[in-house]
Amino acid sequence: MLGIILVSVASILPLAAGHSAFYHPSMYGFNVTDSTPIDNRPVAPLRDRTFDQWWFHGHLDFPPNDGDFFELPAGKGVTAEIACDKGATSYYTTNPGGDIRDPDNPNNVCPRRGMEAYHTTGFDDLTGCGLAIAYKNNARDVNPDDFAIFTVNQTCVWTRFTDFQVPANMPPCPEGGCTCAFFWVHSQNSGGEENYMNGFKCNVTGSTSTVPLAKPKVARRCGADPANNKLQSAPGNCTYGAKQPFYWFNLERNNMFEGAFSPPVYNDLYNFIDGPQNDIFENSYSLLPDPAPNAALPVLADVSSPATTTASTPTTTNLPASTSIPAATTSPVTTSPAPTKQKSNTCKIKRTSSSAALAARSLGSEPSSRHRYSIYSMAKRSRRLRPGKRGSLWHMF
Ligand SMILES: [Cu+2]
Repeated sequence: MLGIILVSVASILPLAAGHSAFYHPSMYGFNVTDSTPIDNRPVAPLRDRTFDQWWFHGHLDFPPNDGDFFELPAGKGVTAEIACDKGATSYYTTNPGGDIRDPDNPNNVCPRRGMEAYHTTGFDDLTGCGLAIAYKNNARDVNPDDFAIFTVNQTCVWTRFTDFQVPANMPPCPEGGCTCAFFWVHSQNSGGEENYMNGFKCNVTGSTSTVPLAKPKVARRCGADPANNKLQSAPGNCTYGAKQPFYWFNLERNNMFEGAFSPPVYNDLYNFIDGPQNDIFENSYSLLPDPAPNAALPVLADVSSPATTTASTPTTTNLPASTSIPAATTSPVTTSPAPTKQKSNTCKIKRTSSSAALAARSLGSEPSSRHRYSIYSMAKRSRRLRPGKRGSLWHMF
C-alpha cells in the first residue's frame, strides 16, 4: 500500500526534475523541451528505445548552430556542466522553466531535489561517466563502434561542474571538427537500467601528435566484483586500449548485455581508469593479446610523451578488496519495483535487495550491502595510487 502511494506521488512530481544531461550549446538537442514534439529532453533516460530513438538521444535533427564546438585542449582539463535540468546550468536563459540554479551551491546538480534525482545514494555509490569521440565531422556518419571513450570521471554525476582530462596525444580533428558524446550509466542502487547519451560537436586543440586512435573495442567486465561473488580482478580479461561506450538496455544495437543489477559502469570494473584514457592510440601498445582470464598482460609501447606511461597503466583493477567500506547505508528505495519494463521517461526504481535477482547470483536473500559498495570504493581508491605505484602493479606478473 505504501508503495502504491509513493508511486502515485512520484507520478505527479513536475517534469523538470531528475536524471541528468551534459549541457552545452555544441550539443544535439540543446533546445529540445518537454513539448518538442514529445518529452525527449536531454536529461531523459534512454531505455527500451529503438536505435533512432536512443542514438544521439534522437536529437540528430536538432544540431548545434554552426561554429558551436566544445573545445578539447590536448593534455589539459575541460569543465563540463552536468545537471538534471537546463535551468540548473549556465544556459538557463533558454530553459522554459527559467533559472533554478542553487544560489547557495552553484555546483548543485539538481536544485530542490535530493541526490536520488541523479541516481546515487552518496559519493561511494558513484559509478562514473565518460566522453567519447569519433573522428568524423558529420554526426550522421558516426556509427556506434566509431566512438572511443577518451576521458572518464569516475565520480560522476556528483557536481554540476565536472572536470575531464583530455589525453595529451589526441590528434587533430578533420576539417569541420569531430563528433563527441557524453555517456553515463548510474549505480543499480538508485534506479535502474538507464543509459544516458548526449551528442555534441567537439574539436581538439593544441595537438602535438597525429597518430590516430585505435579501433575501439567492447569493454569487458574484469575488475573485482564482490557483489557477484567475484573477489579478485582478472587483469588479463580486461579490454585494453580504445574502448567503445556502453550501449545497454535498449531495443536495438546494444553492445552490453549485463542484467539490471550489474550495470556496465565507467570505472575500474571495466578497465576505464579515472582521467584521460592515454592508451587509446594506434601506437599505444607494443603487445596487445586478446583478453582472456589467463591471458598475458599487454605491454605499453615506449612512446615519447611521459603522459602516456603513467595514467594509462591498466592494472589499477588489480587491487585487494577495499577496506574503506562505507558504514550504514540508507536505502533510497522505498517504492515498489515494477516487474515489467516501463516505456516512459520516468525513472524506473527497483528494490536493491530483490531476493529473486540476488538469488540468481547465489548471494542468498540477505546480501550484505557492503559488498555492493566495495567495488566502487576500490575504484575510487585506485585513483589515489601514485604513478610509481601504478608501475609496480603493472609488473607484478
Ligand atoms: Cu533517471
